[in-house]
Amino acid sequence: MMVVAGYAFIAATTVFAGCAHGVQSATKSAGYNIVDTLLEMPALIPTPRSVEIGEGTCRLEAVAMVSCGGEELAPAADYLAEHLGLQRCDARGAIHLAYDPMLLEEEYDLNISDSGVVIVGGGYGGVFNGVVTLMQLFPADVYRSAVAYPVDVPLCAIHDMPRFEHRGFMLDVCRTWMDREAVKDFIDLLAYHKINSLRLHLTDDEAWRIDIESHPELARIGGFRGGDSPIWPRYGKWNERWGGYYTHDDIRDIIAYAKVRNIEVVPEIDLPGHSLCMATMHPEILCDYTPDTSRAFGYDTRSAFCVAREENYELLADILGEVCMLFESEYIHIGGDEVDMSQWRRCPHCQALMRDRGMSATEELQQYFMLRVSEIIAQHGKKPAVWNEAIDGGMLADNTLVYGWEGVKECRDAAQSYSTIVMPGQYFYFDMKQSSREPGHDWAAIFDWSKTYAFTLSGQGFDAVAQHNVVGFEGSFFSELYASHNPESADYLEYQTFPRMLSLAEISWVADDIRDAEAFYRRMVEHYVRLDAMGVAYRLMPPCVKYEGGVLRASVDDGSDVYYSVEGGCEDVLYNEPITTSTPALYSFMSRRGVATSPISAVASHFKTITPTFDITSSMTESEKFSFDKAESYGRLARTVGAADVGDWVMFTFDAPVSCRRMKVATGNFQLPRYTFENGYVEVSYDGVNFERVGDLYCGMFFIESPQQPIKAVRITSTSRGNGAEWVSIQPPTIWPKL
Ligand code: TNX
Repeated sequence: MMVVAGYAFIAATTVFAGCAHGVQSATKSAGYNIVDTLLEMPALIPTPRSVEIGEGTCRLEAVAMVSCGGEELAPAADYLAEHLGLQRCDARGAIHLAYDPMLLEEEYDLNISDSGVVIVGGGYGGVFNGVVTLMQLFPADVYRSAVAYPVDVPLCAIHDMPRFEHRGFMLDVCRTWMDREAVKDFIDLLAYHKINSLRLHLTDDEAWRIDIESHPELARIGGFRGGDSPIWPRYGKWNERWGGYYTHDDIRDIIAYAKVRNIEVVPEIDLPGHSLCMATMHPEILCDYTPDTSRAFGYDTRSAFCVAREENYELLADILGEVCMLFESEYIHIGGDEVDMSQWRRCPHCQALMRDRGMSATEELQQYFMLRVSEIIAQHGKKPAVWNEAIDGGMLADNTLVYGWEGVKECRDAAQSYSTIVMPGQYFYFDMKQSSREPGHDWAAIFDWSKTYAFTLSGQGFDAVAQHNVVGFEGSFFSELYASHNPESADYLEYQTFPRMLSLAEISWVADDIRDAEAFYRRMVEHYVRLDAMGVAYRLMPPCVKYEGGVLRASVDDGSDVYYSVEGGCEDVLYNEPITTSTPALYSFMSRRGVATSPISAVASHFKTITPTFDITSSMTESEKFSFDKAESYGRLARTVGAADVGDWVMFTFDAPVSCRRMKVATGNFQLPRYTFENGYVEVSYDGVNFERVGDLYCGMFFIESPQQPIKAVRITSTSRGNGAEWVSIQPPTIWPKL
């Protein structure tokens, strides 16, 4: 048996489907030959409208060249040549790109015939789409720019165009900082799948990520949190000052990089809520009343711009002026989500504004604010895009683009009156968990690629008007949880977004009535060889595990290798034959392929937990609404009143000492390391009197592994002051019984 330690992997050795067949050579010209072997068509994602397969293949030699008709297409030709490892030429090459004015902007024809490879498109986007398809007809090494020639591509005629003009993805670079190179790497992955819009969520409560040269403090201070920064740490990890921001040069570089790849970069400045970071640097933007900051050690947690303060619009004119100047996109996303309107209700000036303008609902203040901001960007020739709540309580400018996220109904409602991007969380938020025991949020849903794939407008009750107004779909990655999953590597981002991205790419491209999940899964698996070559740490489906007659059997259908571990041992072992055992609960299985991994599967008892009765006591005051008994009943979270100071503690005391194989104790929200003890240590007592220190908190939590004696009590003590919020959440302990 092969033993692989930790997360080291065996190399992927899969061969690109179809290319292993023998081919015979025929006449040779300009670097390619036509041969008469019929190549099976490789899986294409997203599926083209029409594919006609010819008889034979085109053999491309290393001397083949890439040419284009017109300077404007040079970036696409360079991009293709670089991936194929071929030279560019001015004369007509074996692979030629050109415009065809008869086609729509993103429509293309790809012809591989006895006169070579020709891609024509209505516009740059069409030609680029053809380039992406051609790359999928090549061996997967094309994604490593390491194609070995000769290469045989099938003779074919592909005619194709997308269903939607908007096939988007949103990256939250606030909660977790992703630098310019990380963003460009991700842009590559989007481009390989014909996603054509990348929205950068540039500002939020936790960070300000775009340099504003007229107000340099915004990014240069607001881009960093923790340590000596006035921006408090969030999500439990950042003891040091941590973060970053994009300079104007970075932004221009990202835009240019994306543009070559047919991707428009849309900025989001999230207003008027989600502005805590901005308010930390500019408290004058807030409403005019004195908040009670005692619970957060003097930290003001208000996050909304005051609507009535005229100077706020001057500040926003400066900020948005620079944003509009930098970005080439038609729309500027100005936010509008999750505003805490209680701040406006307490503000005398907001209340006076409501009276003066005859407003009856507080939502109308948001309308007013969004219209004022829309006017600012209109002066720069830009149109507003907003989250769906911004349309509550009135009408926005006609040319507003609405991003529907809260649910399908909100998307349908928006699409009655506005151009709408459909992205309800339960299908399109790739920060959600893919199954219950994996990392991720779960507030919208727990879902994998198949749920996104099954999403149709017709099936979700969009009527003809609404369907007409849908301009596209968008996936998203909010990054609260990435911060505690080694954000220096793209692994967590890629695991959450692939293969769900493949479903997004597919349903944004093909009509509602083209759905066959089984067939799509097979094509996805074929596509994995390309993801392997791209180096994407995608998520595999968990292995199927069965225990019958004392024998454990694991299987996969995606070419991955299955590994298992025996609890208590730290090594993963390659599974290559059924395992005979009388203690199945000790085993857990997972699969790997390249850098891709699956979640763990195991027989149910592996996950079983117990709920012995216990008491919570604390040096801190118990919240009335979220009292300690909420956690004591293992039902919900409990809360304290106020954040923790150094020396504050929370203790779990069991009625009877608990014998277990593992116990997790945690402050902070489920899944989300926020409202934690930022730093602290854990002590265990076996007699309820003497305590011994067993370790430090990580992201607010700690796992007590294989305790030698039954545990009577566990105490968590804070070693830091505050957590950027007004309380600490306390979770019930999770206890895994002895087997
Ligand atoms: C909701 S999406 C939010 C975000 C969170 C996200 C986490 C939206 C408009 N608001 O602030 O990051 O949920 O899934």
